[in-house]
Formats: sequence, structure tokens, C-alpha cells
Amino acid sequence: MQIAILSTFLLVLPAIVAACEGECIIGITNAFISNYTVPVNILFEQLANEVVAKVLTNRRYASPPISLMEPLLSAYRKAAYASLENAIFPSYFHGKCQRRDPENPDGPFVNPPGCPNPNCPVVCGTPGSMVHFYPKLRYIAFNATRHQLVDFASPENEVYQAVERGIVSEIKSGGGRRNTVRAAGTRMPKQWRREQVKRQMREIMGQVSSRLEKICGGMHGLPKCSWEKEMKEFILSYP
Ligand SMILES: *[C@@H]1O[C@H](CO)[C@@H](O)[C@H](O)[C@H]1NC(C)=O
Ligand SMILES: CC(=O)N[C@H]1CO[C@H](CO)[C@@H](O)[C@@H]1O
Repeated sequence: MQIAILSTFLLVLPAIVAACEGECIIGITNAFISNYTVPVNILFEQLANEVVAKVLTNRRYASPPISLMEPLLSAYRKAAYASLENAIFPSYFHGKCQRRDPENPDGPFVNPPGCPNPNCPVVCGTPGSMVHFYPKLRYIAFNATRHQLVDFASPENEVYQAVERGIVSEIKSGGGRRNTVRAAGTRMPKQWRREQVKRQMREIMGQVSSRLEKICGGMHGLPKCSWEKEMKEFILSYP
């Protein structure tokens, strides 16, 4: 009796565990988000510093420049999990690993060597597949993060508009470029100044993609946004 139960259990078990589901999906998504905190913060700091250098020259530092990017920061924090989970899992790593043996195309579906774990050379929804296709996984994480940020940083997006409004009100409250304007010997017409700010903001926010790429060490392997060794270990900590 006990043996019967045990063998049933053993037969059922691989079907249950051979996929990244539930905790595994949440854990891996959160690990990438957590690792991306550093490059994303560097990006926001660079953007804020550009704004201070080009748009708000002579700004008095009542608050740190990064606070100018607060709408972007909080929008990203809210959206990051859902967009990354979707990009990694249903969009790419899903499904069973079993394939027909190419030597025996009419035969049964079997697990290719290394599948489901620890290093599975077919794209499917297991930790082993994510480890085998780690360069793809790394790229998916980068691409999803970049897309999300580029989207928020586009002029038609309300997040972008909130950042711009914050900067305009910063100028109005006297943190702006007054000295430069005075030095030029003319009072800049308000409308002109506003257009200039808009132009500068479009230019600065338009650098999100290229800056993130650079922070990550370039598209060739994204060396600074790879975390390959620790991430593979972490992925394989899921059954
Ligand atoms: C990058 O991400 C976007 C948004 O998630 C997606 O539409 C696009 O297909 C991705 N590109 C590649 C090459 O995976
Ligand atoms: C630099 C960094 O944050 N690395 C972490 C990336 O995620 C893995 C899995 O959670 C951690 O083990 C690394 O320390």
C-alpha cells in the first residue's frame, strides 16, 4: 500500500515540479527588479543631473536633484513587476520541455538531456531552460526595463508631463536660470523660455535608452546588467 502511494507520488512529482510557477516566477522576477535597482537609479541620477546642468542652472539645492525624477521613479516602481513578469514568463519561458527525439520523430515525447533541469537546451518553462538560455533571459529583462522607462519618458506620457511640470514650477519658484538670463543682458520672453525648457526636456528624456544601454555596459552581453553567476544559482534554487 505504502509502496503504491509512493510510486504514484513519484510519477506525479516530476510533472508538478518541472516548471517555474508561483514562487519561482515571483522570485525570479523580483530578483531582476532588485538587481536593476542600481542601474535604474544611476540612470535617474544622470537624467536629474542633466536637468540641473542644462535647464536649472544656478538652482539652489533645496532638494536633491533626483527628486526631480520622482514621478518617473514611482511610475517605474509601480509598473516594473507586471511588465517584467509578463515579458519573461508567458511571453517567452513557458510550456513543457518534452520533445520528440529527432532520431525517432514518431516516438514519444521525452525530456531532452538536461531537461527539465539543470541545463535544458529547449525553450520551455523550467529553471534549467532559463539557465541554458540565460543570454536571452538577460536580454528580456533589459528590454522590458528599457521599454517601460522609454515609454514613461516619452513626451506624450503623463509621467513625462509630470516631470516637466515639476521642472517648470521649480523655475517659476526661482530655482532656474536667472543669472544666465541676466548675464545675457535680455529678459527672455516667458513663452520663449517655456519652449526652450520643453525642447531641453525632450532632449534629456530622449536619452533614456542610450544611457541605460551604456550603464549596462553595452548590448554585447550587457556585462553590468548580467549577474550571470549569482542569477543562475538563484534560478536553480527553484526545483
Ligand atoms: C522588447 O520589449 C517590448 C515591450 O515589452 C516588446 O514589445 C518587444 O517585442 C521586445 N523586443 C524584443 C526584441 O524582444
Ligand atoms: C548586484 C546584485 O544585486 N546581485 C544580486 C542579483 O540577484 C541575485 C539573486 O537574487 C543575487 O544573488 C545577487 O546578489
